[in-house]
Amino acid sequence: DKTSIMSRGALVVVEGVDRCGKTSQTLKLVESLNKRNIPAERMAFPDRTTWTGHVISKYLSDKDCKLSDEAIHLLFTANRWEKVEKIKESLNKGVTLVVDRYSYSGIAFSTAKGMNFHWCSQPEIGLPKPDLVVFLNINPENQKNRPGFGTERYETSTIQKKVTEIFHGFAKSEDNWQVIDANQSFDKVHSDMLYKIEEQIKNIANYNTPLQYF
Ligand code: Z5A
Repeated sequence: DKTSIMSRGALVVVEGVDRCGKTSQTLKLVESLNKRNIPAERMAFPDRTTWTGHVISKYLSDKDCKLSDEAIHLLFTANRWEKVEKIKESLNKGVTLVVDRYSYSGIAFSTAKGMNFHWCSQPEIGLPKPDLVVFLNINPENQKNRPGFGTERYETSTIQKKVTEIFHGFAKSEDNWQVIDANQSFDKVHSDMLYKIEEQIKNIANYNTPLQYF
């Protein structure tokens, strides 16, 4: 009986700097997983459609939107807390979530501005912890040549460079992080990511791994 052996979905997060391929890859991953009869959905942070998301979107796109660093940091976190029930519900139904950015972006972008790492990490405590974080590692030359360099607040090379360093720190210290070379072709990056995700889904099923929390 399939339902009695159905395991929970995996919580997979994709992290990386601007234009490393997060949006395009997360869309394609959900499509490929569904084609393999693995139920999967995409989620993205910030979710600009919610009430906190409206303020975040305004802050990112309008330099005149004055919010203290602490206030905007907590709004980004609140934007994730708004989704906790939906995350748990989907995973319990056996749906794998492929999430474009999560807590690590929240901590990395704020500490890149000079905020305290420990302070920035505290409001994430209690959120579901990803089973797997795929870090799309792109070199600065390739990043510059990709289309879509925007004018939003954090789209400056100084911030992007600091964020990259902080992501490398996570990749070294966190056991759920896997680094993928994002300089490769779109299809090669896709198949590398898919391999890691399928491996993770199998592990959860084989060992009945419970969801963890920060
Ligand atoms: N932020 C924060 O401060 N705190 C938080 O808690 C969170 C976020 C969650 C908005 O994020 C800002 O919010 C962000 C961090 C901050 N600031 N910055 N930077 P966002 O996720 O909404 O926006 P974004 O990071 O700027 O995403 P993006 O520009 O959409 O980039 P992407 O999703 O990584 O890239 P893409 O759109 O998939 O790909 C870019 C282009 O490259 C596109 O034309 C692709 O077709 C092409 N591409 C993709 N892969 C390849 C390969 N392999 N080869 C060649 N070309 C490729």
